[in-house]
Amino acid sequence: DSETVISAFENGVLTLTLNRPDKLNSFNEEMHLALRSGFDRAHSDPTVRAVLLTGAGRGFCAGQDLGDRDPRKGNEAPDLGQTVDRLYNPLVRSIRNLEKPVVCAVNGVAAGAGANIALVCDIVLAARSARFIQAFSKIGLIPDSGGTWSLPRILGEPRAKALALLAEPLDAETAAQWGLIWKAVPDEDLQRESKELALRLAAGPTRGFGMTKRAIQAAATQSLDASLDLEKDLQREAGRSADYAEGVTAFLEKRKPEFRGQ
Ligand code: T3D
Repeated sequence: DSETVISAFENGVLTLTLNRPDKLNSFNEEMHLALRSGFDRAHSDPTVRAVLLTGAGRGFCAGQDLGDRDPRKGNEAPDLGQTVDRLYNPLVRSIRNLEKPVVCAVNGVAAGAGANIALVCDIVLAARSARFIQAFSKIGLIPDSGGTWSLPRILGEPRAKALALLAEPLDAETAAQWGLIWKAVPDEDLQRESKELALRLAAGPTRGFGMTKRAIQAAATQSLDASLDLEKDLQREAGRSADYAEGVTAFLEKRKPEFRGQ
């Protein structure tokens, strides 16, 4: 059996490639656990300074593997609350809580949980031919993996509801125009551009990036006063980092900084 997630490490970038191309990289249990263990490594290994998530073949990820949910094969309805709780939610939390940048290169269709997992990453690039589909309503489900939280926040309720209820594909350029992703790039440029971006981030001030991510995410659920307080605390910590000292020194010496992620 081939690996369901291909993991590669180079110059601080951990690349995780979803690898069930015959099923458009839809999630089975094995792929869930492999992806989770990739992100676990990103959390615990200090040499990992950025993650690049992408898919093998013509799709990014088609969400849950519906072959594993065939109602004709069992008498009882599956407890989807349990699988969401045990598999999808920990993955979303792991990506959000990772204090390192996560770049997502959406190489093709991103449907269901596949779309919302892409959207929870920090910087999302998509091939122009890629499409985002809130496919859930087509099978009677609701958007999960944070979709009901992120879509209205980013797009407002009217667009969030239309995408969720109609399950129509949203093309990559419109997704970029709507602010749902960072940018759409020509198909042939996607892997190179996303790799360059991940390498650039991996050579950056990792601790500062992590705290930036934390502060921006915290803002979604707190007041301006709380954000100002958090900025004060995190800036204090950033100001004590070796990368800050290096950044200022490099500026004064008119050279490029050499950040070590410390
Ligand atoms: O269950 C729980 O634990 C709860 C959590 C749920 C999270 C979810 O993600 S629910 C939503 C599940 N996903 C979907 O409903 C999407 C289903 N797929 C599609 O609608 C379409 O495949 C796409 C729009 C994504 C792409 O369409 P297209 O025409 O480009 O490709 P295709 O021909 O439909 O698919 C290609 C192959 O991949 C095909 O296999 P075949 O016929 O060549 O052997 C197709 O069956 C397979 N495939 C695509 N998506 C899935 C899948 N197989 C299993 N599960 C899939 N989700």
